[in-house]
Amino acid sequence: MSEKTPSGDPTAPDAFLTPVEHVFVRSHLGAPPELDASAWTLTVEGLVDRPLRLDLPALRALTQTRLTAVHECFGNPFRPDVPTRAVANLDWSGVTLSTVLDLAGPRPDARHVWFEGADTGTFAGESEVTYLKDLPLAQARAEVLLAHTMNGEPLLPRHGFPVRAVAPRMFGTNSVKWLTRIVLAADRPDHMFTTRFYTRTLPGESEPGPVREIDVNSKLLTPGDGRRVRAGACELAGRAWSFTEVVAVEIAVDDGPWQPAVLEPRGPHPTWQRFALPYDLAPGPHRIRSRATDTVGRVQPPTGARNAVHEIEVVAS
Ligand SMILES: Nc1nc2c(c(=O)[nH]1)N[C@H]1C(S)=C(S)[C@@H](COP(=O)(O)O)O[C@H]1N2
Ligand SMILES: [Mo]
Repeated sequence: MSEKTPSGDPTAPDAFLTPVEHVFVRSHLGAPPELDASAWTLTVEGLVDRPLRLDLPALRALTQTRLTAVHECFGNPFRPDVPTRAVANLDWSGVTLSTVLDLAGPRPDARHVWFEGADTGTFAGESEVTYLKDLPLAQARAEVLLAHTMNGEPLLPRHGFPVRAVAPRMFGTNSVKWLTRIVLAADRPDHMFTTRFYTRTLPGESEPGPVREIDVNSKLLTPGDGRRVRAGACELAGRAWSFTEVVAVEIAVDDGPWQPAVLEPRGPHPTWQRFALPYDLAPGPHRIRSRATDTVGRVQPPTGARNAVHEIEVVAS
């Protein structure tokens, strides 16, 4: 299903769906592999009763599903505490992983799903590295989409043409582009992008685990950071997102108090949510901050974390 655009103008900086030309690109292994759609296949192998090889017409012949979801890069895995707020909200279509798994028949000892992309290259000084990620079978089966469109158009080469995984509510690193191989396995794979990089120790945990569920976060989009704006009545607005629904966003201007913004509910899809606060900006420079809280009570920390409170500066005149 496709969602309406609650914020109106689809070209606005805080539009509900991010136009494809504004979507960030993160490719660790260099230029996108040039895949020929007519030669592309996806294999499903490992602990399955019926190993599969699907081509694009076979994938398109399966039941098609649409999903709108926030898409966020975790950031540089070497600098995991630095906020980048590379984020988009996108409409995807494709086939659910569960549809494909039903055809392949995972065996009872299958616990993990490995997703491999067609790209190879150099990373962290090592050559011939491949891109591999994994998810627990139950979670992958419930949520992952094998997508061939972004915002209704075929995927661009840089976003994973012809087919990529989309792991909603997880950091972008899990959404493997140029997907060509799915493996069902009893264990997690030991790989540069599964156990060496993209791990972190969450509060309350004693050991590092894979970077998966997205953090609670927000981004002020209107006015844009560094802008000169007209003094007087304006709207401070942006988008907030989390693994669960965001239930509150507060905005603070300069040294003023945190004030609750009006927040749109999330709806049935794991999308980002718009927040807005009418405000009367006095002439002069201002520092504006936003802070989101989600249903499980997680709050953006003030500083020192990748999802720290977002802060922008504007000058009103
Ligand atoms: N095959 C492959 N998939 C990949 C990557 C990659 O380098 N190779 N980068 C990952 C990372 S870190 C992110 S944030 C998202 C970015 O998706 P996008 O470039 O379509 O925005 O793709 C993920 N999937
Ligand atoms: Mo990323």
